[in-house]
Amino acid sequence: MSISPLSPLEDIKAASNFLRGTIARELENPVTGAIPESDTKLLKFHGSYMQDDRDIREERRKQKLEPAYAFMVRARLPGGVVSPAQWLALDALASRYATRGLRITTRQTFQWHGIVKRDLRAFMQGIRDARATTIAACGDVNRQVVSAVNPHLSSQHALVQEWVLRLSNHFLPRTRAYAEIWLGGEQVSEALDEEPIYGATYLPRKFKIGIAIPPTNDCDVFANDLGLIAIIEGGALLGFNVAVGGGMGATAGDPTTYPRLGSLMGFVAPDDLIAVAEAVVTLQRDHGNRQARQHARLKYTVDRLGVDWFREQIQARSGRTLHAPRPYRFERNGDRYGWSQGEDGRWHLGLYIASGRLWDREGLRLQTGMREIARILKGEFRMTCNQNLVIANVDEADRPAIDALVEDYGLDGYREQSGIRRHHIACVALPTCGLAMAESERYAPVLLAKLEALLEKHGLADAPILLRISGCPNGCSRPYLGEIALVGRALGRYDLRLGADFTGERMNVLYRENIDEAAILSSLDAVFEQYAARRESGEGFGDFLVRTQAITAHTPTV
Ligand code: SRM
Ligand code: SF4
Repeated sequence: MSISPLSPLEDIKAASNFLRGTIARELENPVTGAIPESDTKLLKFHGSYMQDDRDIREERRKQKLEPAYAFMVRARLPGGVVSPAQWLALDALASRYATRGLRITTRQTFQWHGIVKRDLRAFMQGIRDARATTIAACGDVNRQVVSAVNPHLSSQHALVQEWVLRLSNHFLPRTRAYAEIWLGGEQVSEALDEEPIYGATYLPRKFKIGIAIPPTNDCDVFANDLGLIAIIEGGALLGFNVAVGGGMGATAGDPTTYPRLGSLMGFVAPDDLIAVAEAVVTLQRDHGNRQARQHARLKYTVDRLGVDWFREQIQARSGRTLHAPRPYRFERNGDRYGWSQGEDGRWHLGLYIASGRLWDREGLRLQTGMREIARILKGEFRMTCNQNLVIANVDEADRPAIDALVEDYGLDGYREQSGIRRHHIACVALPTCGLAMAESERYAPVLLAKLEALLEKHGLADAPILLRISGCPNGCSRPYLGEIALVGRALGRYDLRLGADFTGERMNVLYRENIDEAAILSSLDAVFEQYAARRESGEGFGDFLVRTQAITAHTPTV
């Protein structure tokens, strides 16, 4: 039997000397705005992607110019928590080096776009000066750990944030390459570097951890490789239900790739969490597919080896018992907007940020407005997994000044949003994403206006419907968990998927394949009409579609 060769990326990692490659040298090469392809793969582990502006790609090709290369940088900000001082520093970096403002991602951190090669090192040093990092924000490692930001429950947030930080730190790569390449660290020999958890070739693929606090599933916990559901009773954190093998990505036209929800494996006490998480990560390190990257995520490892095998192996490796999962109930997804008071009396303001983009343009000064708020805020910012923002821990006395800035800078849109606008996510897509097949972030406002008109016509303007738009099947807006989802197939064409629930526990199904806007709107017009006429009191849109068999709830293939 012939054994498939390792994926080329495995060789690149193995030969990289713990993620160094030739990045440091290539940054100095003035002849091109790019770096070699093998270095672009390693650069991801440092938190950056090489991209080019796709809006002008063709024009530059005609002019025989190299593509307009620039770099996207993603920060690692565990749990999405940012202090006002950090905000100001990270915002200043956006103004100085980036071209598209600050972008809050679906994993509650910042991305910057359009940084040119000669500025990249200074940019990374700026991130360090903001007491942040970009290491392992991307790459085949554990990335940003996400969690719930429910502003009503500040004490629960604090309990969970402690574990977010512990997990995040535990799985940080130990290589000194990052300090060396970006921060002027002294060069050390390979022999001095080691990766006790990952080993020299790291994981077969990216790995993601999320923690939800019921009854809100605002981080789509089952979309994570390792999803943790915090079980809190009487103000005490009893432990976590552990779900393994979630992931959203799929490849168009390849039915062997698919989105999957994490499988609930059991319950662990807080003291056992790190050992159990490490067992999951190292099982994936040792058993994940290193031949075919499209099958390398943990979800395929779990499906190949079986949920029961995986559960036994977690226990054997960690030396901890996975007890029966504790009861929990999710009631909602999405973010809460406006002011709410925590049990400690402090206030939290949830703001809607369209597709997470804070960028001064077209008469809106959202980036400047947030900067002004950061200048006076004594609390902290928390980014959400729905690309929104919470201004957290505000004194009663400080609310009027924040309200005034929110109003002055047009950040108060949340007050009049329709139900669907309040609950939408759109991935970045064009022009920066190299994998985009269709528009997403730039299309969202156009589509939303048309959907709102339809919903209004059927008396559904306030209906809270989860809408997810992705520019390709990779699923960065977690579209398979949208009650309505558009997944880009080509410019102006999308798969329309319907019927996820409102709590992130059931995926949608393919309803119409590769259709244009007119067909999307007419399909939705018909189902909205049915929903308006026949829904039961309090029944969510996705649940209605399943109950009335307008669609069939099953595990979809893409
Ligand atoms: Fe993603 C690749 C943007 C969350 C699944 N994602 C990309 C890249 C880096 C394109 C690339 O590889 O060249 C995109 C950069 C676009 C740009 O110009 O900025 C990109 N992903 C994003 C962000 C910024 C979307 C957003 O609009 O906010 C999110 C950044 C998260 C973060 O801060 O870490 C983002 N990506 C996600 C999520 C959602 C999540 O994790 O909750 C998913 C689905 C969950 C999952 O991982 O299964 C996701 N991104 C992917 C995939 C498919 C992975 C797979 O298993 O098949 C790719 C492509 C890949 O890895 O090969 C991808
Ligand atoms: Fe790019 Fe596709 Fe992710 Fe959208 S879903 S950001 S188009 S990779």
